[in-house]
Amino acid sequence: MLHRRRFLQLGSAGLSAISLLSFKKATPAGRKPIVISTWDAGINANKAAWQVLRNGGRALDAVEQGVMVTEAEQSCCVGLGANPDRDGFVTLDACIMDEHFNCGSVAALERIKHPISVARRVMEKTPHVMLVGQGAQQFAVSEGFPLEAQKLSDDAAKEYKKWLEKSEYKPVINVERTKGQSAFAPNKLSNGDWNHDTIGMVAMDANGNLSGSCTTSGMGFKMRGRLGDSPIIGAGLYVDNEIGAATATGQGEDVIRIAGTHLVVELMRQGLSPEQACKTAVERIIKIKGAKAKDIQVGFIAINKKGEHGAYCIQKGFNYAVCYADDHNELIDGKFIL
Ligand code: SD4
Repeated sequence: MLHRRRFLQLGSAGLSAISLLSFKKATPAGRKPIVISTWDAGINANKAAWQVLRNGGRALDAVEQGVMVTEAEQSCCVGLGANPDRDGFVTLDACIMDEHFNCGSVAALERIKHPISVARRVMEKTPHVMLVGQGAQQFAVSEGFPLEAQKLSDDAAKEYKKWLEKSEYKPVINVERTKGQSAFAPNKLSNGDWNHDTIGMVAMDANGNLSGSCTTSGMGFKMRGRLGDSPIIGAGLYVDNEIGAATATGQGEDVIRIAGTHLVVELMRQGLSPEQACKTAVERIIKIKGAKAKDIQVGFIAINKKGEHGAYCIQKGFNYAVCYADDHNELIDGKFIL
């Protein structure tokens, strides 16, 4: 244990040298604080979350501020820049959960830039967990969130126009980052990027408390009114501060079917590592789907109370961002089964 005076004398350079040393010595089990999030957009989101965590902030603030970055990135397909539903409306879903089983969620929310923050207000200011549609929007406005213009982003407008040519409703979701495999790519953007409709983030702060967030535009060109897993506690996101936290991405219907993230956390409770727990949940989906599993993607990411992280997905192409130091924010390919 460092003497307080010596500790102060070290200044920030010395401190980061010490923390680097301890990070080097630590096994993957020793990371605290830590934040992980889905897809490559997670790198930028983690940076914002890390600013909160590195200063001793609460995991709840970290996971809100982290995914707000993605919601605001018009180039990314989370938030108001995303593809619309089949009737041309961008409808957003989000949920958040803290270390005390407090949770809040909004679904089918239109014209609000930061659904995650509205979800947090639902959690903190109402006796409810979920608000949907017009009621969610009314609540957001009453809380001072500005009502944005009802306008598609340029990318989304182009994609929608193209989609309208056939209006083919294919509830097949992103096997993202598999450029060239168009059979699996209903959401390819005209700029060549794949559509990551969702960001899920889970974090543990310096006090060892866990929180998570998940925010999405859902499936591009979905039926009006369709909800996926992302706003559903226990499906798209679950946190149990005694055990761990998990979030999901991919075909929401199949995550809901197995109460995916709740399952992952319960498997960790039984002693599985985050990676093993994610793998077992993915295997369950594959078992249920049979031959149809090859047409979908689902990925889970998780951390446990020791600060270990892990992920698994159905098929190649999923990745997640892991950050546990100023100079450690890396993209890791999720292991896959098919
Ligand atoms: C949904 N799980 O609405 C979301 C979609 C997603 O990357 O994760 N897209 O089903």
